[in-house]
Amino acid sequence: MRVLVLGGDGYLGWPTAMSLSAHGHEVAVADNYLRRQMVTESGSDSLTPILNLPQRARAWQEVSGRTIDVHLIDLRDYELVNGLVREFRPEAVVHYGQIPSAPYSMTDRHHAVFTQLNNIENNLNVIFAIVENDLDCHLIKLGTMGEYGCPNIDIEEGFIEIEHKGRTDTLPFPKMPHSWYHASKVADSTNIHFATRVYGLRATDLNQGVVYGVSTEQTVLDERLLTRFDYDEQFGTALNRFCLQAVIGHPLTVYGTGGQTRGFLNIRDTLACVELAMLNPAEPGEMRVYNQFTESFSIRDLALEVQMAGKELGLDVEIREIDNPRTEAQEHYYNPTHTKLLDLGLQPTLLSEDLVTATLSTLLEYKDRAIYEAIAPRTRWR
Ligand code: USQ
Repeated sequence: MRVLVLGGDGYLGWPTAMSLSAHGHEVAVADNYLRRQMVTESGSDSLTPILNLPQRARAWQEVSGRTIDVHLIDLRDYELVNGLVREFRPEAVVHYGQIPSAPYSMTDRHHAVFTQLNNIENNLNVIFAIVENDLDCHLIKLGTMGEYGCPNIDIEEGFIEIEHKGRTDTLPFPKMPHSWYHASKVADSTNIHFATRVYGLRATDLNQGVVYGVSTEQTVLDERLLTRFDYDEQFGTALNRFCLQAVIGHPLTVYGTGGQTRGFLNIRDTLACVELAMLNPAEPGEMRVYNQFTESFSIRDLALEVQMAGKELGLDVEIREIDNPRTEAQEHYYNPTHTKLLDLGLQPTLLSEDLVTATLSTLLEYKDRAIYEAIAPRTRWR
């Protein structure tokens, strides 16, 4: 299949591009290096050394004999997005190309506005480029489990049947986003749903949980194929941060009581889910929604997992509950449905399969690159 990966330089975008290319798909990537810039501006850097996109694509060609077509463009420039879709004629567009950080969006008014303008505008551009060039092209959009928040009822996969005053309807599941960033993804979902109803767009919205891990089948082939690994307070996520903290002797930063529960998945499963979504396209006019995670954990339990795995490697890992910089429920009900990707054949990679130990071992190789000062939370929700 011909597939365009937007955000192809990112933590998930680059490994996805290689994985799809390895599986025989014709792949093009687009990126504007915004993530690299934002992380550098926040005083951090990827723990893993990474090449630029053209260098990565050349290394991939040397290692695999396959090509990945590189386009350095800003998705907020509609002429460029439209031109790329017109010329490459993708059968599927995987859209990862957005600002992914809740804390970044909560910094102040400027960061909230920038996150929403960037994400919502670039998503609209992608929708229109598909609608104007080829309505048969399937949009696979990375959403987030954080769109739903933590309601005190089971979370369904995208839609819920509601009975109200004697009438029933199947409607989008209510959203209570955790941050301005998560709210930008809610807006994207609404806009995509609208485009499916009005223009007949085919779309799959992947409400993904928190991803962890650093290695995929392709990144381990050659150091030049590594993906980025962020651990700073804005762009690092919980389990990845804990793993890095463990290898450099920083206390694990559990925010508040650590009773916050989220869905998690290994980076390898992200790649598998995206390919499953691509091989099973939505029908014209249909918006599919998958809850993309494999296991739920509380932050407290994850910290204990990392502490235990660290012990096996001779690391003395301290867990420290610190004042929660976020406004969020710390002890709450959490039971989202997540069966649709399993029904399509997803074989989950579980945390119990020594994945924390494997991640710690890889991070140990690069621990001297860590910037200690980038770890402590500075962004407060209010
Ligand atoms: N947390 C800690 N200590 C830390 C970092 C985080 O206790 O050092 C806690 C947070 O308070 C929160 C939970 O861990 O309760 C998750 O935080 P996170 O930073 O791992 O994840 P989040 O901000 O929700 O965002 C990340 C990605 C985002 C994606 C989302 C999926 O950055 O792109 O959409 O995970 S989800 O969380 O399911 O919404």
